[in-house]
Amino acid sequence: MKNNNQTDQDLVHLLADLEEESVLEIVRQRIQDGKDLMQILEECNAGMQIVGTRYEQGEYYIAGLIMSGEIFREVVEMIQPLLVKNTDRKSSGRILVGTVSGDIHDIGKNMLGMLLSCYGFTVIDLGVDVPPAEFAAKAMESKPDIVGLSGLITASFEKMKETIQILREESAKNDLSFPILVGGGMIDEQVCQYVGADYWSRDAMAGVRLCQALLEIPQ
Ligand code: B12
Repeated sequence: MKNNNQTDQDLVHLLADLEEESVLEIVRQRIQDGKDLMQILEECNAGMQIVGTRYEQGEYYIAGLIMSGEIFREVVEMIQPLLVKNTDRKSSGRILVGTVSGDIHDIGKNMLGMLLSCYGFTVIDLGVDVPPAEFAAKAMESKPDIVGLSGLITASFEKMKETIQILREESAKNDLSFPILVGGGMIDEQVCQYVGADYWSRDAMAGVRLCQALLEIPQ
């Protein structure tokens, strides 16, 4: 029988080792034991970071990235209904989210969307690889309170900048105003300034808290 610390370590490394069955078994067990659901997601996230490093170092190929994405998706599928049940849904606000053009990573964006929904926000998700003009057109149509852009590859920053530029031009023409958030594993203050966003975060839950603060929703 393993103690809890060992199990916590295992989850990070089993995901990094792409041990699908063992990851799902530990998650199942921890859900059954009533353990913290956000902690499970954070550990899986840490495992994904290791996958990325192994890919960078040539230890994993693209199949490894795909497999890790698949395992993470299955974990989220197990956790999502429970998170929805456990969180209060009193707050409100409309958030438009999407992954910018040229980028197909959507796990982080989906996690943000799921958590926003859990906290009562209405989420309009444009999916991945969203062209700047389409992003802006949807924003004008849906008139969101906040717009969130996700991007994980450095090559997507240029498109992020372009998208934000069009969003600002179009919202000025249409007399709309909304803060723009950017997020993703490589985003920092420097990227935020470069792309012209208002706020940035590398943490989906911090993103939810930020949306609540911006819309003055009690936390
Ligand atoms: C899984 C994965 C994939 C999967 C994605 C599956 C999917 N459905 O998303 C697949 C196989 C498709 C893939 C493809 C590629 N990938 Co990839 N991938 C990864 C990996 C291992 C994990 C990403 C992930 O899902 N992490 C878990 C989630 C939860 O984290 P996250 O997305 O960062 O989100 C968190 C926060 O950032 C935040 N967040 C995210 N978005 C937003 C938005 C807002 C508004 C807010 C507030 C918060 C927020 O919330 C989340 C939780 O807190 C990363 C490694 C890494 N370190 O990130 C590489 C990585 C991102 N990929 C990389 C690369 C190079 C590629 C490819 C170019 C490979 C190739 N040669 O084809 C392609 C790109 C294709 C494209 N055009 O987009 C590089 C990027 C390097 C760079 N500097 O650009 C990384 C960093 C790997 C590496 N170290 O080299 N990849």
